[in-house]
Amino acid sequence: MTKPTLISFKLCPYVQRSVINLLEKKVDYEIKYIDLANKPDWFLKISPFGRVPVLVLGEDVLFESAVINEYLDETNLPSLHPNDPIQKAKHRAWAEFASALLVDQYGWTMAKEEAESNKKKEEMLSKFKILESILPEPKNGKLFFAGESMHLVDTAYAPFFMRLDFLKSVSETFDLVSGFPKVKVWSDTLLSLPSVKNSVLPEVPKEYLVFIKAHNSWLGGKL
Ligand SMILES: N[C@@H](CCC(=O)N[C@@H](CS)C(=O)NCC(=O)O)C(=O)O
Repeated sequence: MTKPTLISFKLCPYVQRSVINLLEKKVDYEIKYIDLANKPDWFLKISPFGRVPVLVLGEDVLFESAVINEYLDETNLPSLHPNDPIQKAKHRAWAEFASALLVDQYGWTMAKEEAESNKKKEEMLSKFKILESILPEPKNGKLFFAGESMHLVDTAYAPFFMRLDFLKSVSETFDLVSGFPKVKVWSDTLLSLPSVKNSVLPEVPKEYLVFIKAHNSWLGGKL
């Protein structure tokens, strides 16, 4: 059987979620990088909305990171979902919440005006407040979404926390999780995992900042 091939754009947080899952599951896969500003024809033919990630499985193509990750989870056991259907459903709902955070983060970094950027920042902070209220207590300085072990839902959040961390390397003012102790331990726990560390190319931290600056956003002007 041919290896699954993930089509990626280096800076895409949604692709990164799938890479984390592939690494966690130790799947033998290939990855092809494309430039979203100059999409190749072969890509436009297989990606229904011209978006990454897509996972090519022989003749079949899957799209939408959450769906790709569910497929990887089902076909590479043991599952990273809880067994209980109610808990599993809740994890899926909280993974959706991570996508909302990624949208806020994109708006925060790309907004042209300070007011719009700050509005997105406030939206992220109110989401952190909600997360802080539902997360369990950390144990021995570690925390995953459901406590002591990693689940699929954690992989949905890691790319968001990693981008905050890239920004934090420029200035502590971007350390938005500092006021949320449990969220902070969760973020630190996720960012210390080999599957998360190895889910982006070495140049990505720098290129992420360059990408924001190149968009002439208000926040880009602070970098
Ligand atoms: N809901 C999608 C979102 C994927 C998405 O928005 N990908 C972006 C890159 S991060 C994309 O391909 N955008 C198309 C473009 O920029 O033309 C998923 O989770 O896979």
